[in-house]
Amino acid sequence: MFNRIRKIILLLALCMLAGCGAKEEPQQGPELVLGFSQLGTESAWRSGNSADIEKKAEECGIGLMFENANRKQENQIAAIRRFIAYHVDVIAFSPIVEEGWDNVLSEAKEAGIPVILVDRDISTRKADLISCHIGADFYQEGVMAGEYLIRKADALEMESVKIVEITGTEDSTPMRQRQAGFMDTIAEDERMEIIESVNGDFLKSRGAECMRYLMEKYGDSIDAVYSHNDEMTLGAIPEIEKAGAVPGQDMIIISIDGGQEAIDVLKQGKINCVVECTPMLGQELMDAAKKLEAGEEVDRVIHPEEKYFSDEMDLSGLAPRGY
Ligand code: GYE
Repeated sequence: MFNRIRKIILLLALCMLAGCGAKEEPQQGPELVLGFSQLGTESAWRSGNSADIEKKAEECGIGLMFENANRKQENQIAAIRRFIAYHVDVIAFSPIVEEGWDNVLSEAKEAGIPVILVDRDISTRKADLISCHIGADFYQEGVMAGEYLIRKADALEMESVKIVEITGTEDSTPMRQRQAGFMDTIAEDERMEIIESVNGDFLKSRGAECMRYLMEKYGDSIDAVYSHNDEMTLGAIPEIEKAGAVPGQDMIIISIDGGQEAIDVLKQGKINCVVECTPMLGQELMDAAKKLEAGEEVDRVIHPEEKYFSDEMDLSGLAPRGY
């Protein structure tokens, strides 16, 4: 009886979120309802990730309560509390930053609702608050970016490489790990020097602002730009051009994500390397949610396979990226 009432409440809530007309009568509810809090809409990566999760939920017959937090942690916490109040079967969310989740996740645990992290990770001493984390190995992405830069410096026989770094959202996993992987890799090469690291918050507008500032300060003494995502790179490139330098030639440009627009700019020669970070995490999420609902074991960490694209490769046959 409780289960029936719960399903009806969930269906009504799903309808409200999906904007169903009042006259439409819910027929039969989905077996599994997943509450997902997306962190925002800041990039092509993020939009691709949201679209993939919506598509896979539909294909799998999973009821999705999707909430967008507009880049505010407090909105994500409020969304998770609503999911708990609705008694969803599984909660998933993409945490904007790593710290500050223990209280709300303890509430989910007390309610007996398993929680899946999608994309970014959290930092907590209570490992049992989370059932699994589905997302990229951001450290490895930083390593691939660093390794590319070393190969490129070798190919160009450079004696020193002055690097500027445009980082993603402060205290987020991709910002921390992409920086750490890159730094650890270039630390082995004494030609490499990061002359300044600035925060671009994963936004195109901020990427442009950061690059304008860097060009004014260092001009063409910059040898390489390491940008933590495509959006910021796409914002930075016109600023390099406006200052009279040629991106991809006068400066080595390295980006992360691998969305279509950045790949097109790579093909034009204005970006030298794009490390892939796939947003297509929907299927893994639905599979994990189903297993958790059925009381089965899931892997604690699931990393998708990722590669990189660069000016060392023939990219003419590359399939459309889908984001
Ligand atoms: O690289 C960036 C997005 O967390 C991996 O967030 C994600 C990052 C992605 O805004 O474009």
